[in-house]
Order: sequence, then structure tokens, then C-alpha cells
Amino acid sequence: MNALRHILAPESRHYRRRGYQVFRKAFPSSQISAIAEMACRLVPPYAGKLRRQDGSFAANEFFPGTQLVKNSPLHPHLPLPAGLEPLSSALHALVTSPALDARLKLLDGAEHYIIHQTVLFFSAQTTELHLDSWSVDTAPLGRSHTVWIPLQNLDHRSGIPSVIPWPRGHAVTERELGLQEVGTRDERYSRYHQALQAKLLSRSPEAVTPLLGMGDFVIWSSLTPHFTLPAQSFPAERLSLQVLIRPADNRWGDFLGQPFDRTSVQLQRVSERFSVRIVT
Ligand SMILES: O=C(O)CCC(=O)C(=O)O
Ligand SMILES: [Fe+2]
Repeated sequence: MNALRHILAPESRHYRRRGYQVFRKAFPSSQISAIAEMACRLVPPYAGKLRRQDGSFAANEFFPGTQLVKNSPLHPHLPLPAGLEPLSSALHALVTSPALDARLKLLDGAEHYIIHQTVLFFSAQTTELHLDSWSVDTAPLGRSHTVWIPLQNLDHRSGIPSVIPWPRGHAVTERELGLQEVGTRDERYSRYHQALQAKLLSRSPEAVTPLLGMGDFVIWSSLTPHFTLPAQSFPAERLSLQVLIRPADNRWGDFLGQPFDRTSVQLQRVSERFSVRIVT
């Protein structure tokens, strides 16, 4: 019965058909507000260097004339420098929590999950339409998840992600878009997404924008197209955490590499349900 639970769950059917799911009040809002307070220690006076979303190791960079961090910290759930350990521990606890596990399991029934990447956003993003499959995915494509957790209450003016409902597991290849599989990865990425956007917008799709409070989260699948809506004023504070998670039973890769070598990343098993990718 347990194994079947996810097949029968309405959330699972919705996720398979539409490629996203919103969960309300999944975490105690006191847990989320405590994390938000700790995250604020990362802005001045903290002046140390941290791993950033672009892979560099750098000090905080701010949007001009503000104290809004522009270069989002990467993997803040892994040990951070002295003084910031409470934040990394709290994020680690959140992304490996039974509360998250129970909801993931409802969607796909997997026994074990790998936390592949986290990014801590301080400010509203300006992300164009894209698939997270280009960052990480399973082999075959479409079983990897992006969990997006607001760390403050966000409304329609906050610059929040929006998804285009999409059948989970449905991959549109470069060939189907009439593209050649040549050039650098960056060239292929931008060509692919331009062509995908043109194809999708020609059908006038509906986009779904969940307005989320502390304790809620939205999850979308690796192949679900999404983008960030503009913030009413920019730059703007928008504390949030993005988590890329893949089920351990699947081989893995990304949109172009199918599959990668299973042994090419180091994992640490942290509980029955979760392993985290070790990044050195
Ligand atoms: O935080 C957002 O607005 C979306 C970010 C996103 O989709 C990404 O970084 O892949
Ligand atoms: Fe994304």
C-alpha cells in the first residue's frame, strides 16, 4: 500500500499531468522565519568569501546603492565559514526534513533523495524561460525536482517564479525544435531556450504563479518551463531557497549528458531518506 500511495495521491496525478505542485503550510513558519533572520547575517557586516551561484568564490556583491546581495550563495546547506554555521545547519535540516521527504514521496514514491544543489536568493531574480533539466536531471529525463521555498511572505509584486504547466517527462529535443546539436553548451542553451520560448508562446499558454507564504513551497519538474515575473520595483529583497533534488534510484545526468557516470559525484548519506552531494 505504501508503495502505491504516490500513484493514488491526487498530488501525484496533478504533478504528472501538470509538472508542478504547491504545498501549503509544509514547514512551521517559525522555522522559516528563524532561517530568514540567520540569512540576514550574511549581508553586512559579513565580509567573507562564499561559493556563489556562478561557481566563483567571492565576497558579497550588491545591487548599486543597496544592501541587496546580487551574487547568490551556492550550497549554503553545506558547512559555511565561522559565524554562519547556524544558518547552514538550519538550511541542512530544512532540505533533509521529514516534512519535505513526505511530500516528495507523495509525488514520486522514491525511497531516497539526493540534494544536488541549493541556492539562497536574497533578491528578486530576472530569470528567462528555461528548464532546470540543463542543470541536473535523471536518465531518462524528467524525474528530477526543483523545490522553491520562500523565506518570507511573497505576493504578486515580489518577482516570483511562474511555471507553464507541462506533462512531467515530456522532453522537447533540440531536433524537434529544428536545431542542430552543435556549438558550445552555452550556445546550445541559449539557442534551445529561444526556440522553446517561441514555440510555447505561439500557443498562448497559461502560466501558473503561486503566491506563497512562509511555510509553503512549490515544486516543479526538471522539464517544466518556468521564468521569473518582474518585481514591481527592482532590485527588491526576495529571500528564498531553491533546491535541486533527484531520486537516488535513477541514473542521473542533465539535458545534454545522458547519463553521467554514477561515481562522478561524492555523496554523503545523512539519513534514511536523504543524501547530500559533497562539493569541495
Ligand atoms: O528564483 C527564481 O525566480 C527562479 C530561479 C530559477 O528558476 C533558477 O535559478 O533556475
Ligand atoms: Fe530554474
